[in-house]
Amino acid sequence: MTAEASQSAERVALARQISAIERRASGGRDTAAIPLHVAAMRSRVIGITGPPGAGKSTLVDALIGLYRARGCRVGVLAVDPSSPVHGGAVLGDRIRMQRHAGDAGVFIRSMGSRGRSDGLAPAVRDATRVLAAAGYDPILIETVGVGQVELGIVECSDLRMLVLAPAWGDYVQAAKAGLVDMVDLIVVNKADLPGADGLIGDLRQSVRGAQHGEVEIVRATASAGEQGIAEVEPALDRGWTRLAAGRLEARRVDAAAAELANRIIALVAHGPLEAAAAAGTTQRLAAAVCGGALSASEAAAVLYREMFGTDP
Ligand SMILES: Nc1nc2c(ncn2[C@@H]2O[C@H](COP(=O)(O)OP(=O)(O)O)[C@@H](O)[C@H]2O)c(=O)[nH]1
Ligand SMILES: [Mg+2]
Repeated sequence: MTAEASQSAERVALARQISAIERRASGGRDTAAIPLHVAAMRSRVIGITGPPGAGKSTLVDALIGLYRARGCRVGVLAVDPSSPVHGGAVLGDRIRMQRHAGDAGVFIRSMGSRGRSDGLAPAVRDATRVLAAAGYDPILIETVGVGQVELGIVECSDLRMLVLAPAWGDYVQAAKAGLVDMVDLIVVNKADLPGADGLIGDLRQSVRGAQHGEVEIVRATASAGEQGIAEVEPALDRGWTRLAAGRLEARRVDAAAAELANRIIALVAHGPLEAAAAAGTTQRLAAAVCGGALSASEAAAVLYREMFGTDP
């Protein structure tokens, strides 16, 4: 096989593996046992979140260019928790990154919820592991918004970036309500538009109250390509250096612990809890609560014993 042919075979295999991971996450029984290569994570994983339209995909496109110039093979997962896999927003992401579509050193994949959003974060993690095992480093994860599921996905990354743009004042409020504690870097994109300076001023105020006090705020004009992200590049490097010197290992272990808890909750929800509902037990106990025969906590304890054969 030529080098080119083996590379394209590898890409097909990667795409298949990620599809299988998605099917399993959405409850498919056909692929219960996907042999996942188990290895220590050696790739840098960068999470990019923010409101729709802030310019995340455009920024990712510029970042791909930057890391390609450094000789890195870049993996990209464009995740939209609210959309089925081939929905509009995700399609937009692909178009934004079209410049790199033919580059064998870039692997871009969209992931959506296919129904069950609770399986998405674990699926993204597994997809990240698959890309890392194939030698992609860094891996960029773009996700839309700042809801519960999206934050779960942000937690899948090592270095966390929030992208905002002028006129996204509501998200600045969200940022004040704790989001800044979750990210390492805030990129104020569309710096070519009026309002960027005001937004940066607001953000500096909120960041002053952040717990770890290490949130950098930089400006960007992602639509100008690599030249437009001149401030982002060194900030990313600094963020990575800070992380690698201290919190990286602990952060990865914390993320894996959260992942295990989520996987257990999903196993219970789609296993014993579904079985209890199917058997009518949940319904019967719920009626007893409504009728005043049991308190809700007593009913929950009964249900727990039915499910696990032991006291809670
Ligand atoms: N003026 C301006 N427009 C931008 C900039 N970056 C992205 N855009 C535009 O903003 C729109 C949304 O960009 P996109 O990357 O899809 O945003 P996403 O939804 O956050 O991924 C597109 O029309 C981009 O061309 C920028 O720096 N300046
Ligand atoms: Mg996008």
